[in-house]
Amino acid sequence: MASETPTISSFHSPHWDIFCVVVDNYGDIGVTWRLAKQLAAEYQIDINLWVDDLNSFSHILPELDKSVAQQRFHNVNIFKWNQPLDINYDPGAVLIEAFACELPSQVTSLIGELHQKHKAKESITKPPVWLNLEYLSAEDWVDGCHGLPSMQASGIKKHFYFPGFTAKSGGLICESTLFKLRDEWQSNTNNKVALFKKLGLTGITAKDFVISVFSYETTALTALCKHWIQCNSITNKTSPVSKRIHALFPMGKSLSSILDLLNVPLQAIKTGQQFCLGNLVIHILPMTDQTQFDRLLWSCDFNIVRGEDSFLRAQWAAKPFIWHIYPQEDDYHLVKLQAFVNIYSQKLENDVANTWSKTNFAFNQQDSNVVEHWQQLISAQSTLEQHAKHWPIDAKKDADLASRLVEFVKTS
Ligand code: TRH
Repeated sequence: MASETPTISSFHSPHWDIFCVVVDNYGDIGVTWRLAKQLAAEYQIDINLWVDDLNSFSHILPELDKSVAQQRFHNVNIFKWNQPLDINYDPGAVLIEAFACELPSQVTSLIGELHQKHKAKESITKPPVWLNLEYLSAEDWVDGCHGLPSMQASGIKKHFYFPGFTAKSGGLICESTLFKLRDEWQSNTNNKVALFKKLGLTGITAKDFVISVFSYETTALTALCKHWIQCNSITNKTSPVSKRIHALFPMGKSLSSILDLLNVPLQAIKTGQQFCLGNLVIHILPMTDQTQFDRLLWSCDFNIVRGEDSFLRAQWAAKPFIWHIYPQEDDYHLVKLQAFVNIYSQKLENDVANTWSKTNFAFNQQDSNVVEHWQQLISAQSTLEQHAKHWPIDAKKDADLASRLVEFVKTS
């Protein structure tokens, strides 16, 4: 539920600033862009989103003009963040640094000065509430760390805001109308047929099995594609159903894992191409904006997703999925994967939970047993589908990230 619009009267300007450094890929900008849009749309907050890489951003916001330093979409001001900052920073009510990105020195000095003046009662203007938006994790320690303050050299406190799956965490990004829009979409198959047409996909019939593939490079994907080429049935628990498999690959990293199968160099792959390989049809998709990407996930029978934002959107899609988690040093990502597998599996029957876990670990560990686990997993597709429908309600709990964030700011 969206709560009321925040009133933060003691600040001289009610706008919020979000700073985002694109480390790699699209997740950093993907998460901050979703949040910025939601805060603007549902809380009428004037948002300035500062981004250091408009090129990456333009992949998920095709209307963006990469050569323009200031522009506005979805009621969000998008600023190109150059070093040193060449657009005036005016302190607002809230300052969010995404994923511990280093803020420009002009910004930190300015808010430090504001703090000193306010403390000395030379100014009634408070410095902004300063937050570091962290990465999403289902690990237990998140609850204890969410919201903790850390004193900065300037004397201002910075708070660590941890998204998460529990009531004590910072919550999950989820727009207030998302589930309604998804349900409406999924209740009418014409929607997916129209979307596939719009994306230039041909030859997909209602009986076919459609899988979206947005992963990193992995030999597990190669093994699965080889299996899909040869398999001529998707086995249901009760009966084998003969189905052609369509794998939808948006342009990007997953393609590197199947070049040998396609028998073409990466440079020769173009959006709109189709490769018919035995029982498998591989379709090459353009990247779209986030709304279309969500609809794509809503429209497939199974999604392979990655990183942070597509991982969450696959959950909101209420469809079975595999999560290719962003690799971290010392295999720490496997700890994060296990933490999520534990919570996602709580209400699944033991054997299905076990298979889902094994498939995810095999995919992430490039284990050729992924095919064996996949075969078992797909035989439980209807159970997984039921689970996937209930999961979003359990996961979102009573409040989404934006509403918790707005409350957090009010009490900080
Ligand atoms: O792209 P990702 O792998 O991003 C990241 C970053 O690498 C980051 O550094 C890392 O720390 C983080 O993962 C965990 O995966 P992610 O998070 O799923 O982001 C992809 C975004 O791209 C997401 O917002 C959905 C969007 N997208 C579209 O809007 N249209 C598309 O067609 C596709 C394929 C994706």
